[in-house]
Amino acid sequence: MSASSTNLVATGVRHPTRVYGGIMAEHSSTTTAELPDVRTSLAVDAETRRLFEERGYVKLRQFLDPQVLQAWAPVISAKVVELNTQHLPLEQRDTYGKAFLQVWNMWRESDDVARFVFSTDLARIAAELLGVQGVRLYHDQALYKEPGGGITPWHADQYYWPFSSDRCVTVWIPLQDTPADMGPLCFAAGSHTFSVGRDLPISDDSELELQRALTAGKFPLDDEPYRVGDASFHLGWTFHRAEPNRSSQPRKVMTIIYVDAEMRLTEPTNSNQVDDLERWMPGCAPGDLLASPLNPVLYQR
Ligand SMILES: O=C(O)CCC(=O)C(=O)O
Repeated sequence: MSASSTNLVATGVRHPTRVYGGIMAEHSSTTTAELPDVRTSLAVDAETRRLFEERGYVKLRQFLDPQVLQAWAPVISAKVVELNTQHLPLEQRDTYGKAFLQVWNMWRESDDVARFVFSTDLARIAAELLGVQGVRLYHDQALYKEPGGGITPWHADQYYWPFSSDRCVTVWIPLQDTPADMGPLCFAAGSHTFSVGRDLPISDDSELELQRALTAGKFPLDDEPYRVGDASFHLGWTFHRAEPNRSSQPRKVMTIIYVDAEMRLTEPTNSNQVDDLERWMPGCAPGDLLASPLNPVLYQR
């Protein structure tokens, strides 16, 4: 399906302005001051923390206010359309390119998005799950799987990150209900302790090799759909993937990656880690605290 497809209307659209890659950006009548804070009173209990350590992820149900997320969706979508640099039609992209439109560190481009990304409650939950005193922002990332968008191949995020420990976590927040046909995030439960495939960048090869290895390892798969108001948190070494978006709606997802506030950097072990070091932690070197100006502490107990 090409970028010019016209049957693609994002939910909650009020005043469409332009269409790109299946995402319709819209003017929102919600002004900055009216945009609600992303809050939750959820506190991570011992059982949730145990499950997180056992499985390497948790899907938390209905702990965010769906109406709040629906108010944010057009604001984030408009920024994705503005900042997106993927201009090829889907059929001309490689597997990774077909997986989603990917826009990073939007907090730096929009004071509104910064309010979303700096949510103290989301950062607090990240710290509680990791069992650390505080967390810093690594970076944010919108992942919009267009209608007709392809699979997200099996991978583990920490392949890309030169970190001294596994205390890093991504919150994956769908901005609409995400049933099976939209490509909800799927986890291999317990795979954060599996060392096979940790050297694989996201690609056709990682999909094939990890599918084989994770099946042989008998890791249970969790591809349960998400309702708006649900979100998952996964560790950097947890293997995950997603099915294509077979629906006619964009799968709009916002993610925030947190690291232990005490995280130090290690010598990069691949060229992607060299790139990440320069890009997300400018001025930092192996051995340093991960504390560049781009990595503010978002929560401290
Ligand atoms: O949204 C997706 O399809 C993939 C998400 C992902 O890989 C991540 O959040 O680490």
